[in-house]
Order: sequence, then C-alpha cells, then structure tokens
Amino acid sequence: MAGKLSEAEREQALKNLDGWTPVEGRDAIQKSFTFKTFSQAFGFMSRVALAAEKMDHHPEWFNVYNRVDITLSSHDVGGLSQRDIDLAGKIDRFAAPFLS
Ligand code: H2B
Repeated sequence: MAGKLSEAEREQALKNLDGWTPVEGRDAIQKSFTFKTFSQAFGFMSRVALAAEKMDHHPEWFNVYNRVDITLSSHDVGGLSQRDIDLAGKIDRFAAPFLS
C-alpha cells in the first residue's frame, strides 16, 4: 500500500497532472468537471466508479446536473498517496472524450 507522498513527490506529481489543485487546509487534491448534460456527467461517473472499485481507491465527489466536483485523498494514510495520482490520471482520461 502506497504511503503519503513527500512534499517533493507531491509537487512533481501535481506538475504532471492537468488542472488538479491542492485543497485548502487538507492534504488532498481537487478538480471540477463540467459536461454538456447530466447524462454525460453520469456516464463519466460510471466509468470512474468502476475504475475506483477495481483499484479499491475511491473518490469523494459531488454532482449537480452537469458538474462533478472531485476530491482525492488516501484516508488510510491521512493524505495524498500515489494511488490518488494514479486515479486522477484515469479520471482525466475518462473525461477527455466528453470535453474535447
Ligand atoms: N479510498 C480512499 N480514497 N482512501 C482509502 O484509504 C481507501 C479507499 N481505502 N477505498 C480502501 C477503500 C479501504 O477502505 C479498503 C478496505 O481497502
């Protein structure tokens, strides 16, 4: 199980991710996705849900209509781990076809 990222690892990982920003007052990252419709948002969420279940690593998220706000953190280590970075990359790949 991947442990908490060091400050340097965290910085490097964030540089390689697109649009994920640190959450204020918490060792976590967040990103907001806006789709055209609820159907697209939910299709995206379904893909993320299946990948998350497979990884046994789950997002915190909030959906209203076409918007999905996602926060990633590893609860077991109380902060950001490589699992969050891997999941963030997958999430971006799932969102890309809808947003291009
Ligand atoms: N998701 C996240 N984000 N953090 C965790 O620590 C975590 C998880 N732990 N999904 C998993 C499930 C754990 O509860 C199971 C038992 O492996």
